[in-house]
Amino acid sequence: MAEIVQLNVGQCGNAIGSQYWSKLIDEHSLNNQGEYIGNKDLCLDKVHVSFNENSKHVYSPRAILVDLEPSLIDDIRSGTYGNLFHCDNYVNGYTSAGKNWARGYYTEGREIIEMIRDTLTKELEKCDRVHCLQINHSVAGGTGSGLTSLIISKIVDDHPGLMKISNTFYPTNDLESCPFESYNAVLASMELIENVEMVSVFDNKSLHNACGRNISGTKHSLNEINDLAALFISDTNAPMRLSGQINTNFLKIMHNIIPFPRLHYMVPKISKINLNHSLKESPESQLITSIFEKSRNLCSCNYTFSGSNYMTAYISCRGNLSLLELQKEGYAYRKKNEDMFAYWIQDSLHISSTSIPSESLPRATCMGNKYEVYEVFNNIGHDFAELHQKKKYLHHYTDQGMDPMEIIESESTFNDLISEYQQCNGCCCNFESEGEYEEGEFDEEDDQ
Ligand SMILES: Nc1nc2c(ncn2[C@@H]2O[C@H](COP(=O)(O)OP(=O)(O)O)[C@@H](O)[C@H]2O)c(=O)[nH]1
Ligand SMILES: [Mg+2]
Repeated sequence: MAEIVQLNVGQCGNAIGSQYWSKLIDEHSLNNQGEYIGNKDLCLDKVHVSFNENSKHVYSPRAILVDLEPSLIDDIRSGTYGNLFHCDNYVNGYTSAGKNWARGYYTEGREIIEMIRDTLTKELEKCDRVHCLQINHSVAGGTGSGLTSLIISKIVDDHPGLMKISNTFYPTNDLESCPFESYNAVLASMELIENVEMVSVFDNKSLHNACGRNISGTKHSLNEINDLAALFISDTNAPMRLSGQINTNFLKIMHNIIPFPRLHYMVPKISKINLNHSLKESPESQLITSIFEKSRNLCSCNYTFSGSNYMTAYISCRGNLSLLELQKEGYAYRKKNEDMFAYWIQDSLHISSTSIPSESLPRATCMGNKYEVYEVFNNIGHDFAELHQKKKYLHHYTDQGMDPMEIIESESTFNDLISEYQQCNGCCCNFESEGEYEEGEFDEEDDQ
């Protein structure tokens, strides 16, 4: 069994992670003691992808919950599903990262990093054939950014072959609760660029929009957007943990949708349409059309490129749907909207479908490998440069023992990523003919 281990870091990461697990517990027909209470054994077929099972057939999430402060971890521990997580998999400190990457990476994070390494190693050792580590975190604060960077840097040494994918929440500057979030985001992006294989880029502004709400910051609206993000995460990995018409995994998906290794940032999209039965179009057609609508984006980018926007996309559908029909509709959509897609990848859409539980509404999630994701980074890079030029708030970082050169290097690596996206758009032929990106050349083989 190819297991997925999940790591939630910081307030945002754990809030999203706990909603994700409540969905999985439900989908796999488990009760809040971890016992199977369903009658369709199909729900158990691949349950070990996400859950450990003990000798009494009690299932426990394959997840590690990490925070520098205890409050949310304590809430989860005493909440409905608190008993399900292995008690050793709650790892917290008793301080705060103060919205500062350097506290998460250099000072406070170092206090608990050995505990995290041990816990992760033990969890990985329980796996038969680990598939990947899935990380949920925000890079706007201090823990999800700095401590995650520290954890990734240790994983690279401790578990060199481990594939890492992340669901990463980036700041948007009209939401800010902290004026130096762009520092945290840029610093945290170093490990994400170099050592994480695939990143889904979220932001709260788009999640609120997708829920049809203004950003109000109320608890209610946070629950709603967390629920949407959790739905995205669970739907994208549904084909791996539930029996279905297709046998896929993140490695196959990445082979197909990441043509250049550094351009591994996905625009998440979700479509939960209420099917319009009066339309002639089939549910499959309605889903495929709607998932490409701009309003489905879960991160803020407005297409301003002159060329095509999508390099590739992976679409995971749920409900009673025909995979063949979905693939046909995908092909037809691409043909009809050729301008939206990079001409140099013919087979750019990869579609899967999962019908369990069968009563679930038809819906689609998409990881779009789109040039426009560069706009998220461009906005952050701009905010960063404004602060950095005036050396504003820099002392918060240097006070934690950080060398100012590190900040300069991070800015440069971040700007390189932005340039790579800009250059790649519309001029890929030039890149290929100049021999760049040789290592990441697109693998034509369709693994599905
Ligand atoms: N979507 C979502 N965002 C959150 C949540 N909690 C905090 N955030 C956002 O995440 C960013 C970082 O905050 P936080 O996660 O508290 O920082 P950390 O604990 O130091 O990693 C801020 O911009 C918050 O607005 C949450 O439950 N859901
Ligand atoms: Mg925190």
